[in-house]
Amino acid sequence: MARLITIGAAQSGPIRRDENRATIVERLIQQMREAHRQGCDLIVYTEVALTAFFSHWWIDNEEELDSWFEREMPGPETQPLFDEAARLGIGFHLGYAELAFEEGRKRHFNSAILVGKDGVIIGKFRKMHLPGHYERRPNNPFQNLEKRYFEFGDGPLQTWRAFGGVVGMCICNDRRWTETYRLLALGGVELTLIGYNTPDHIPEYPQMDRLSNFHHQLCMQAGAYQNGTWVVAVGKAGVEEGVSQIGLTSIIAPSGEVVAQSKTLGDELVVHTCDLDETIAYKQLFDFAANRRIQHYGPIASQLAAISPP
Ligand code: ING
Repeated sequence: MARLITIGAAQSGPIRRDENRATIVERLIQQMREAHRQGCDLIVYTEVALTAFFSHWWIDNEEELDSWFEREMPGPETQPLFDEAARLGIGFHLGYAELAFEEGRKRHFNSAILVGKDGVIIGKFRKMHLPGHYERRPNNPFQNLEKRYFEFGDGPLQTWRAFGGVVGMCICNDRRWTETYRLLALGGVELTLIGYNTPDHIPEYPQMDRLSNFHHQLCMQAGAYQNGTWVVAVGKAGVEEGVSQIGLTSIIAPSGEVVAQSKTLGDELVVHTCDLDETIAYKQLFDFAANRRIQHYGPIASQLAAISPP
């Protein structure tokens, strides 16, 4: 019996620095309505989907920095998205900059949520692997100040039973780390949702620029295959405030094959019906309990013990 889920990967074109949340939410709602028209059960938005990727800018004013974050989710400006999701009966994933008051202090995270067809939040993840740098690099054509503007997400990389399967999330740079997929797979993941903002130029390593698209796909295709999971990865694409970002929003099968992919650098909905049962053969091929030899992996072996699925 197939466990089918039709997914809309909603690539975002550039967002202007002066674009307000209401305008962007309306763009997201239009994509949600199109996804619903195409029979989607779930629409996946990108990383920091509500604003331009402000980590590319030097911001030395706390009030301005905080203005790029959401203090509530849903809040007044994002509630219409939740309401439309419930009205249409479609689930969604949304990446956003989260401002939280926890442990008696103000905290900033690069976060993502999974929301059910009833418009209720199922789970949240805070980006763990923050690339880039803390100090301003004036000689670079753009900054990548995630280490300055966000705290490291303290995990766990967890999974939730939802949409007829086991769903997990990670964010952008997390997708480049093999541990990300393995920890999700130890939690039984069958569908991994990822948003990303990825420049096609790394100022410190220009020799890698020609491989931007290849590296983007390489880590996700390997992660999907080695861990028996679908991967849906959604980009913020195009030239955004002077920074050229890759597209290649992709839906990748547990075989590692890219089964659907964006062709533009703008707003583009990539739709595919995924059979979650396609994960079974690959999870049997890579039978963690029977085939892994963690007792011989050395001192970290105990940390690799299986985590039971939810
Ligand atoms: N961006 C980039 C990412 O895709 C990067 C940063 C690009 C790191 C290329 C390494 C190589 O990981 C974000 N926002 O993480």
